[in-house]
Amino acid sequence: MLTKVHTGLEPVAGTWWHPAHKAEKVWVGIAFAWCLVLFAMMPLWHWKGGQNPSGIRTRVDPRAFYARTTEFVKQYKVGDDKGFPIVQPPAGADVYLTAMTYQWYPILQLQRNVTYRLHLSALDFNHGFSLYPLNVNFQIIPGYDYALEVTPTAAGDFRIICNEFCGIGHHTMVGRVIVLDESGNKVSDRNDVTLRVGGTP
Ligand SMILES: [Cu+2]
Repeated sequence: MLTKVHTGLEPVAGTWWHPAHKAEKVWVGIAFAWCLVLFAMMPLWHWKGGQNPSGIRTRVDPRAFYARTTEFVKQYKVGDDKGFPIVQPPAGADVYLTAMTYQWYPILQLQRNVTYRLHLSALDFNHGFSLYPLNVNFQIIPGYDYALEVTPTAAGDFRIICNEFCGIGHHTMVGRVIVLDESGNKVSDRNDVTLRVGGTP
């Protein structure tokens, strides 16, 4: 039978209200210090790790962005693949890539160890820029021009895969980036597959 009702004002039998043991305080201190280390890692990774690139995001009308893309295609088109333009911009150029259901427009042909300013935007819905087989992922949002300073460090034929579900044909949304070597030849670097993304364009 219950003889005593605890109101919460009186401590129940136990030891929890005794002052924390010294070892416990040390562990709380260690955990807190580790929290601070992890907190500092976030900005540190941004500057040192090159993991979160500091791109410039500006607002842009999707149609205006598409107009810039078509202008860019007209200016630097060097060929086509099944009617799809292959565009080779010069070093340091502004490169435009538009994501739309269900394609990446146009095909980019870049050069190894050359720096470009890559502008990414979407015409209709949110899309995801994922450069296969590299670990590069960006959200592509209509109405925003995301500019990144990009230096391909490996030559080869890469695929852009949409990693944001955008509709029934999402799985068919595959783009292409060709990276030529310094002398403009098609080669494939199998060992050094990286893409340096970072810095402020
Ligand atoms: Cu998609």
